[in-house]
Amino acid sequence: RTPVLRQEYRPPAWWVDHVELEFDLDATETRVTSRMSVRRNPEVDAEPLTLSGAGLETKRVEIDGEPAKFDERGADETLVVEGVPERAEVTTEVVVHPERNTALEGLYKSGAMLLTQCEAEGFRKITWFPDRPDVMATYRVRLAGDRERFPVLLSNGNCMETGELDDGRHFAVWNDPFPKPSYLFAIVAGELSELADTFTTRSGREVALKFYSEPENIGQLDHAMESLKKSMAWDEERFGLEYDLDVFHVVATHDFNMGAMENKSLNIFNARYVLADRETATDADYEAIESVIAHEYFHNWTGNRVTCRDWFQLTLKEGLTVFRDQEFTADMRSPGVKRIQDVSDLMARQFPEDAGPMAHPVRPERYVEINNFYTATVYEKGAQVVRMYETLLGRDGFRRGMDLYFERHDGQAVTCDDFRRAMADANDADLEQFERWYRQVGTPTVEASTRYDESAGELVLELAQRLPEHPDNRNIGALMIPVKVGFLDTDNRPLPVTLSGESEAGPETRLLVLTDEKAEYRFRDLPADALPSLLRDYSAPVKLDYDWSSRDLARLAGFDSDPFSRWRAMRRLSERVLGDLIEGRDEHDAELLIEAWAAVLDGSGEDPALAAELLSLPSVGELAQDRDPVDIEAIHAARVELLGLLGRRLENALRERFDTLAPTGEWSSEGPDAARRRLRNVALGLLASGGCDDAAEWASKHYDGADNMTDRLAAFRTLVHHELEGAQDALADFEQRFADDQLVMDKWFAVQATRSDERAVDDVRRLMDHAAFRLNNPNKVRSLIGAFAMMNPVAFHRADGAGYKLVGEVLDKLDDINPQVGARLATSFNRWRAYDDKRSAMMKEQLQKLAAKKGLSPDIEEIVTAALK
Ligand code: DPP
Ligand code: ZN
Repeated sequence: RTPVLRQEYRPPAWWVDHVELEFDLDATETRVTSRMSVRRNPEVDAEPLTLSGAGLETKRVEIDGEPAKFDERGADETLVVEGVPERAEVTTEVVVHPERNTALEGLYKSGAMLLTQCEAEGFRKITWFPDRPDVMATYRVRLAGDRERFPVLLSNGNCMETGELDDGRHFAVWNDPFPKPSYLFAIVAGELSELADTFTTRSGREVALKFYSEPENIGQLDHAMESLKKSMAWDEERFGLEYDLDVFHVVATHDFNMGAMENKSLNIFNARYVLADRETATDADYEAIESVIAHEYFHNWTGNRVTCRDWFQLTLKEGLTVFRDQEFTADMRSPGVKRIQDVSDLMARQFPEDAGPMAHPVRPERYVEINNFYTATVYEKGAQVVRMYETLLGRDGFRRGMDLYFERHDGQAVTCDDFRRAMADANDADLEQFERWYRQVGTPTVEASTRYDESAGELVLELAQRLPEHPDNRNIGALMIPVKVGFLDTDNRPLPVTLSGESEAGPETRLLVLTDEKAEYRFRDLPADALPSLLRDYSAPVKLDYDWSSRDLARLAGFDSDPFSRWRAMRRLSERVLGDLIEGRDEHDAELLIEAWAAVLDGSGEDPALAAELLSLPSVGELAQDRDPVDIEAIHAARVELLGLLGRRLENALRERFDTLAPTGEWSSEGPDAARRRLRNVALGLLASGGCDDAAEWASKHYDGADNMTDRLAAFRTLVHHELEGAQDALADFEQRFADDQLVMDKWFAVQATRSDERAVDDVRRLMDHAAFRLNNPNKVRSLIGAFAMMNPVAFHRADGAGYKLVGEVLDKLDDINPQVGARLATSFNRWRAYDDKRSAMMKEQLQKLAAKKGLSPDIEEIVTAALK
């Protein structure tokens, strides 16, 4: 298939100013009539009106009420309408089949509800349209359907009219006054319960907030509602951005490809990012809900009011909106812990993507299937790129840039370059070089070294940057890299960082901006043995290469003022020890690590959540990242050995923590209460790893006595993953207790799918036949098969290839059911070349089988082709 290229963007030949849509709703057959007010774009060469559509049964096409000549081209899924005058009303009528739609794009059925998903190119599965984000229209939508089956009828904007029709049918008319791209269109119809509240914006507009779910989940919407109100207030406070309509809807569904969707005033959410109560949701779920609610709400400005000109610009809205939701969570919770989690997530998910066959810039240059580019690179690395503007320009400067961006572009479909220009112009800054961040592929490296210049009495820091080998990196040149640095004295206290030639003592954290391939920075008044703390706050999305001694890492882990830097130092120290164990070296620094962990445990009363982050080891998957060939068994064994050692040597301290951290007072999903639970559950896991005698008893007691899902799930996981006595009982109890709760059953599946044991392959196969499992439900696929393939390397890479075979079979089926979800899963074979010959050949075989499949979806084909190349 030929890819679409960023450089080939052309403005549309036709604009659509307004659309009138009529839906005659029915699960088996829905009729959609569209009346588009079209207008020729005088700025481009004339061409006939060309509309996109996929899987539509066309009944009628008219120009200004008269039957039109049209040409439906099946292969490229377009409808060419001849003879359209400069301005006209073009009408089409089509039939679609929601019930048959298992790909969950366009109009589909979930439970008893009909709903839509249009981003990126789902609108064309509903009606003929120039389905591209730079065509922005106002929409008026009339929904009609059976009153009993579809008592609730929703679309974007405001409800203008409702009424009764014959035969027990009714209708509703919705009007969205804001021009929007088709990907933000949505409808929902079904029997839904409603939770209502209001929010008054700072200019005094009262907004009706309405959350909808299936009736049995209505009691689980409160947290999401609170999160929305917090988000609305925060966006006013931090960015001066107010909500712009009288109503804001959120609908929860169990069948959804993504996390959630920011359709104008009608956000549709995967139920897992809405529904929560103490019994069924963990503290992490609560936090994720708060952050996804915020993310989708923030899109109202960054995405909807100002949207993307084309899909190559996806990071314009996603990177920026992720950055905004990260800042929101940092403000609501702990900034240090949030920063660690975001960077750790980037390293775990985005680094491998950046090093793999699908590596792409945050603004991709080409794609076959745009759905494959909703990636950690576009989202998470994109957010780091946005964060660098703030690091370079300061918080006020960033705000000025945002203000100018909205002043210039409200109501437009724009590009990443427009965003960068707004940032530059508002601050009188030169950000030309910064553009390279949008073109470079892979994770850049910054090499650092220090030396002491005796004669000058200066400490010298040298920084050099390099990009990974990649054809697309050839003409990039040096990036603009903000590097925050600090120094510690021998008592581990911060030192002022003063550049040579400066008269006044500098700050404790200093921002250096590396713009050349190499640079040298000279600092005065620093002792020769000052300990450098580099890339504090992870000030740029790069790999830092600096040769700290293990002892210095332990010092940074214990005492640096920057929480991220503490976490990274601990991570490096544990990676070093694990590396020695993996290679079978007898000499290693485990003692230093044990000491460092002991110190963290000892001081953990102050910030238990930060302590929990520090007391973790990299996963098998992360340890495999930079190895070639990968020896999964050796990595796993080293990890088990080190965890065992830590658990045994720290046993007393861990027991003591488990006891003293027992909750006191009111339950809350956040704050000190949640932080205590976190560390306590880390302690329990380590005690089990240490093989401590009564771990089984403790875990069972913790499981039985839990009054919330965080503790219950942590105890459950400990029992199952360590195969402790009581594990079988817990499996049965959990299953029975939560049999009716789809989301909790996802957890039950995921815990079994991620047990680091070769037999997990057989468990997963058996669980696929479980009554609660459905291959046509994305959450189920992700929690059982996805978790297995992505988060259980030990079982996935089982030596006999049973793991590969299982995933290969599932992919073959998913390709027919839901290619978008299948394509994600297919990336689990991306690193097939990095394994021993036998495994490598078996993985390749699965890829080749898929590649040879007749009618393979473009989604999976793109992934598989890249992997085999
Ligand atoms: N709904 C997805 C998100 O918010 C895609 N826009 O990121
Ligand atoms: Zn988003």
